[in-house]
Amino acid sequence: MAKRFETDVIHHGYDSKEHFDSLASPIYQTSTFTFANAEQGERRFAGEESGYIYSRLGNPTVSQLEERIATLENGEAALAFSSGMAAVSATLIALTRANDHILCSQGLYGCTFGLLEMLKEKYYIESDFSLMDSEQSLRAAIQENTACIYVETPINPTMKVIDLEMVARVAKEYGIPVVVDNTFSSPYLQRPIDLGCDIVIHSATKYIGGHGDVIAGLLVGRQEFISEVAMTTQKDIGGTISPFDAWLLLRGLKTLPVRMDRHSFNAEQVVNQLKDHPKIKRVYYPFDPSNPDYEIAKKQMKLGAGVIAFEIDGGKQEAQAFLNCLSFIKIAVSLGDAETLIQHPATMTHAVVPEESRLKMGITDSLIRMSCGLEAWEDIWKDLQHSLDQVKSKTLS
Ligand code: LCS
Repeated sequence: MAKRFETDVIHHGYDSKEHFDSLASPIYQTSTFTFANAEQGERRFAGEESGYIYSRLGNPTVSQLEERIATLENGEAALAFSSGMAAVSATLIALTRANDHILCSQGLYGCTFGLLEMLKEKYYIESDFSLMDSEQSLRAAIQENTACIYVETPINPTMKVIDLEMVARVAKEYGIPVVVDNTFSSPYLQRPIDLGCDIVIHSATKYIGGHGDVIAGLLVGRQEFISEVAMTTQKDIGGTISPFDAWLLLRGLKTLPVRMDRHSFNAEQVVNQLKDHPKIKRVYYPFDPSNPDYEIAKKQMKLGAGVIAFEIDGGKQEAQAFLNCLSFIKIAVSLGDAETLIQHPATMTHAVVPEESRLKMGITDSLIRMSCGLEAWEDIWKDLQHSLDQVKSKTLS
């Protein structure tokens, strides 16, 4: 029986009676599985008998994670990967062939952009970008050879929001699958499959893990597609997750709703303060009522999550000086951890994106991205405020 999200995130797919009454799920830390005899091995390889073979092809701890995330995203099936990029690459390679076209949101994580460039150069898979800010702009960007639409929302790092229901509706008319990178929301705040999209990807390194101690990826979709990826781009390219990392994600998931409520609350408080600071030019946060994307964000997200982007008065020098003056807020890429993390996208997460494309995405030299952690928001704000004051005096001196 399906239960509420907050219950499924803790219990779905695990029955302690099957595991010596162990409250915590066991870790099947094994590379391979033994067969009772040669004939059983033959049957398992032929797919005539279910059962595990080798942990690159499947593992009970990993299966438990896959079953749980599939339910949380309201999808039919899921696969876990060794990184978010392993999930992104396995998906895009499975969906395309030479001379196809991938249509992307105007803004993507830097390494996803890098992957698209490689697919273009080496495998003749074209890609380009659309603002997707209206049905017309989306229709105009779809080509005859568009094999999939790939969307991040909110977009890393600009926090722009794409209307997923609109994209799914238009894509359906053309029979094009929609892939959504749901990393910045998590399934607690946004469920793209419920909005009509086909495939969901996560860098589980972020909110799903939640504690900055694991690199992992997840993919959710229809059973047929998931089985195809499992037997091709996951099995043969091999970006499989380790059982221990799958276990860390299962553990992190249990507190996802509690953490997301707190990340979102902290971010909203900090946004309200930042907006009034004279050294801050602009603040980008989906749940800020003055954000042009606010209505769409409200329609498809439960809360705004923890990431804030803002532009500091000045350029790269001021942005770096500001980061260098912070005290407990850590200068680091990644996001969704208990610790507040801050970074400079132009020289860090999106440094691989050529300047022209970067500026088109809205990533200026003065843009800073911060992942609000779970600390007291008053302390986060104090640290930011103190550092902003320092930058001012440094620039004046
Ligand atoms: N998708 C998004 C939206 C991401 O932000 C990232 C990583 C990935 C996919 C790839 O996931 P990974 O392989 O790292 O698990 N984003 C990072 C970021 O913004 N800072 O550091 C990594």
